[in-house]
Amino acid sequence: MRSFSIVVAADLASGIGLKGGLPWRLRKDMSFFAKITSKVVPINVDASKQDGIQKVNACIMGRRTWESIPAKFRPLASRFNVIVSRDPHYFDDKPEKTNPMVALATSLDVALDLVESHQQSPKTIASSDAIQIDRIFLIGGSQLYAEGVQSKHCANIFLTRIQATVECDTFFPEIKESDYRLLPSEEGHTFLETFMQEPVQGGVIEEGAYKFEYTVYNRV
Ligand code: FOL
Repeated sequence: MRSFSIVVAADLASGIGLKGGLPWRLRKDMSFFAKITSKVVPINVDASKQDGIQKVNACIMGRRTWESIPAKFRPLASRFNVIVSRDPHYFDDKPEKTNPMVALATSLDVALDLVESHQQSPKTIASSDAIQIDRIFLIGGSQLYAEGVQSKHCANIFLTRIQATVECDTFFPEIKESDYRLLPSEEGHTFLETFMQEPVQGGVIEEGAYKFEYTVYNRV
């Protein structure tokens, strides 16, 4: 089984959500989220398109997180979207039912199995087109994060730490020191730039009333 990464923004109390949405609006962090989840970093040369097979990353998310994404940004562009819901009929009356870049899974394990099958062998999205999954990201929410952090296959947590305590009603689970190591600021920044193969803003970032930093936890 291949590994996945968690991407999340949390405040100092690990708050991540409020009333079905994000408790803050951080344009820079949102563009970091879009970049890290979208960017395909092939091991070889130009392999984002090798053999006519387009490589894309997968974003696995819970049903409530899916519903929290503004309709105009849904499904997340240039990414394979996997929605986890216990209801196997969730998409039945929705347009996503027939979208080849959207899939439904009844559990996190089923979602991971599905995505891994498209890593091993490409998925046909149109008669003459195929995609292959590169990286796998778990993008929330609290229920799936709680399950995800427990998994041996979660290799990294990319946590945007907001230097404030904001009103929240959903939270990121405890990150145990015995399971993950918080990389020191400088080391985390180097890891991120290597992971993304491009410059990333380091240190404390200011946006409006907020200060935040991109942090990295790696599984021990
Ligand atoms: N991780 C981080 N670092 N920040 C977040 O805000 C975040 N949010 C989620 C999961 N991980 C995160 C879940 N919530 C969109 C909206 C909500 C959301 C995730 C994504 C969204 O609309 N994304 C668009 C970007 C739109 C824009 O540029 O404003 C996308 O294309 O990714």
